[in-house]
Amino acid sequence: MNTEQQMTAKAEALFHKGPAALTKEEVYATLLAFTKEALADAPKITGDKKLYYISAEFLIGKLLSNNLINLGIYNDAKAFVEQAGYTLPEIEEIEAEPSLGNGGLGRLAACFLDSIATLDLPGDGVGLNYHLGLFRQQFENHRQVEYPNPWISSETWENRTDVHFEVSFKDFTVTSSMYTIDVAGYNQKVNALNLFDLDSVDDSIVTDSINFDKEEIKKNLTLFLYPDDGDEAGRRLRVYQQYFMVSNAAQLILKEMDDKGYPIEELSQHVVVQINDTHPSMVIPELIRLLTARGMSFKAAVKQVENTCAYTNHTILAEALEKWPSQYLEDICPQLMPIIKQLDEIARTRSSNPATAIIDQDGRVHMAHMDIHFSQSTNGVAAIHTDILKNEELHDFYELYPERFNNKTNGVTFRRWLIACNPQLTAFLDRKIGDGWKQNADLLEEFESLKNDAGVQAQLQAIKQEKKNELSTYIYNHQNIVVNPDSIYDIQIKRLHEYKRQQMNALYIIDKYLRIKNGEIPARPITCIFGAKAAPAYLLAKDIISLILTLGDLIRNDPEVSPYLNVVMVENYNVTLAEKLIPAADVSEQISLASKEASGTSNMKFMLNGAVTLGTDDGANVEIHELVGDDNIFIFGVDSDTVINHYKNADYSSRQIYESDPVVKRTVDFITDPAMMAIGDPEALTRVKNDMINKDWFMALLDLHAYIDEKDKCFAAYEDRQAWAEKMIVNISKAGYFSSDRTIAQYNQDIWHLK
Ligand code: NTF
Repeated sequence: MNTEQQMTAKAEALFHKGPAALTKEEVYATLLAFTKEALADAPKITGDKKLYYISAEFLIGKLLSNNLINLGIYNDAKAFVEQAGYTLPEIEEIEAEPSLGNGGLGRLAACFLDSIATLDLPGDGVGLNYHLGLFRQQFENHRQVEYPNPWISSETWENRTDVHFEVSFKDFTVTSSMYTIDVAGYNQKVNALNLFDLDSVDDSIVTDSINFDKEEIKKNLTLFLYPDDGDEAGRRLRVYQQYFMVSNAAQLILKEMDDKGYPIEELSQHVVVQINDTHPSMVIPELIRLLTARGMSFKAAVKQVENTCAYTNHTILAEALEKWPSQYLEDICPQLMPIIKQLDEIARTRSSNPATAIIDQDGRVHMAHMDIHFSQSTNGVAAIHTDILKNEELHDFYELYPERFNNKTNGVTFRRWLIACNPQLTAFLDRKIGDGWKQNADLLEEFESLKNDAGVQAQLQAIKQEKKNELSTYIYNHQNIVVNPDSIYDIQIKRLHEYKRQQMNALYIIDKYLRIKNGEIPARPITCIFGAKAAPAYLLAKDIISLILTLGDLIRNDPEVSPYLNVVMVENYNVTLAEKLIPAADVSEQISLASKEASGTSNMKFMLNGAVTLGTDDGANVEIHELVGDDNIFIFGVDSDTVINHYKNADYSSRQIYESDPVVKRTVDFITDPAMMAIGDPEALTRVKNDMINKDWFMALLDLHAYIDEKDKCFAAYEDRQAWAEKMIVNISKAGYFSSDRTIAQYNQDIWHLK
C-alpha cells in the first residue's frame, strides 16, 4: 500500500466509509491519527549529550502541514484530501492553534525545535501546558476585548505520558503530569516538546472573561500564559508557574540521566540546558538543590550546573528583566532561597561591583544576573543587540566574563515560513534553482542571478498577486472588510508595544489621510494592515489599538479618501494569520526605536517571501540591510547611539517637536479631532495624544518626519515595477542567512557541542 492508500485504510478503520463520504472533520481526524502514528514510529534522535531547551513559551502554530512536510508525506495527504473532495487549507481550518506563546520569543523557540530535529541533534523542549494560553482577541466598539482561548480538545497532537513528578511549594505539594508533542525534523526523525501540567487545574473557574481566582493555585496554575501581573497575586502566580516549570525540567533531566545510567557527577558531559530568557532561571538553584540532595557537595553541584547551563537574553527593556522580591520566593519555594543566597555570596566574591550582585539591596533577586554568573554562555539574538548587551546593559558582566558573551542572530524555519505558507513560491523556486535550498538555505543565493530576467520578475509578481488575492478574500470573509488587491499591502504584525511604534505608523496614516483630503492623491491605493495583541494590563497599548481601529473606520467611511487608503487591523493575530499575511506583503514594517528591538523575526519571514523592509537600523534589520544593500531596503531614523545618548542625557522632549513642527502638530492633534472622537473611544484617544506630547518614551515624534519621507519614497519605488521585482528577488536570495538551521548550527558549534 502506498501512503495515500494507507490514509484511506485509516479512514475506513475509523469511520467505516470511503474517502468520498468523509466529512471535513473526519478527514482531519484521519490525518491526525495517521500522522501521530507515523510520528510515534519515527526514529527518536539520540546521542551522548542532550539539550533541554526550557521556555515559558512555545508558539508552535498548527502542526498538521508542518508534520506532513517534515515527514515527507505532504503530497500523499494532499491527494487523499482531494480524493475526499476537499483542499488541504480547508482541512487545516479545523485544527485549533495551540495557544502556548505570545510573540517572537515563543515563535523562535518553535522554529528552534524544528531546526534542532532537522539537524539531527538530540534536544527536547520543556515548558507548560497552558489550558487557555494567551487570550483570544476580539474587537468591540473600537477596543480590544480579551476572552479565554481553550485550544486543547480530544483531537490533539499531545500525548499524555506516565511521567509524573512531585513539586513542593511552601504550603503544599503537587504531582505533575507530562504531555509530549512529537517534533519531527525535515529528516523524519523526532525529538519531543514536553509540557507539564497539573491534573487538578480547572478550566471551569474561568467563565466568559479572562478573570479568575488567582489565589487557588491548584486550580489555576497552568490556566494562562502570563497571567495578568498587574497585581501582586498575578505576580506570585507567575513565580508559582516558573518554579513548577523548572522543578519538572530539573527532575526530568536527572531522571533521564538515571535511565541512561549516567552518574550525576557527569551532568555537564551529558546535558546542556538552554535558558530561554529569564522565565526558567530558577532551574539553576533547583538543579543545585536536587544534586546536593543526592549527596553531591554544594561546590561540585554549582560547578556542574554552571557548566551545564546557557542563557539567552531577548531584550534590553528593563521592565522585562525579571527581578523577584525574595519574599515571593520565601513564600512560594523557600527551599531555593538558601541556595540563591549562597550563589549571591559566590557572585560577590567574583566581583565587588554591587551592580552584578544577584540579590540587590532591596532584597530583589535578579534572574538575569544569576543566569550570567552561573552559566557558560550568555547570548544576544542579533549582532547589534549583543553589542548593546556588551557595551551598555550588561557591560559590567562583560568585563567579568568576556569569553561567555556571544551572538546568535535569530533565524526562522523555512519549512513553515516558506514551504508550508507559500507553496506557490516554493514550487517556483524549485523550478528555477532546484530544491537543494530546502536542505541548504544558502543556495537561495542562486536566485539572484535571475534578477534581471523579465519572465522571472513577472512570475514572481504573479505569485505575490495570488497571495494578495487570497488574503483579501480571507479578510473579507472574516472581518467583512474589502481590501483592494491592486493596492500596496503595507504590513506591521507583532505584539503591540510602544517601542515597536505602531503609533508612529498610525501617525503616518493620519498624515496621508490629511494630504489626500488636500488633493494629494497617491499613485496607487495603499492598504495598511496591522495585527497585534496588547497585554491586558498595558493600557496605552490597548489605546493604540483603539486609535488604529478608529482610523480604519473613519477612513473607510470617508468616500474622498477610501479609494486610496485603507487601514485594517486583523482580529486575533496569531501564527495561522501570520502565515496568510506574510506571503501577501509588499512592504514589511520594522520601525522600532533603534536599540530597542533585540532582533525581530517577522522581518526575516517577510524578506523570505519577497517583501521589502521599511525599517530602522535596529535588531536584525541591521543584518538584513548589510546583506541586501542600500538599494533593496528602506532605512530611516536616528541610530541606536543617538537614542542611547538621549536616554543617558534625559534630553528628549517630544513636546518641543510637537510645538515647533507644524506637520507633527497637525498629525498628533488629529487623534482627538471631533471626527475621531465621534466614532472612537474619547478617553483612549485622549490618552494616546497626551502621551505623545508629554512623554513619547520611544521617540515616535523624533523619527516621524524621516519615516513619512522614507515611506513615501518606498511607495514611489513600488511604481517602478521592474525595479521592485529586482528588490524582491534580492531579498529572497539573501534570506538564506536567516534560516534557523544556521542559527542552531551556531548554537551547537559554540555552546551545546552535541554530537
Ligand atoms: C523578543 N523578546 C524580542 O523583543 C524580539 O526582538 C526577538 O526577535 C524575540 O524576542 C526572539 O529573540 C521578548 O519577547 C522578551 F520576552 F524578551 F521580551
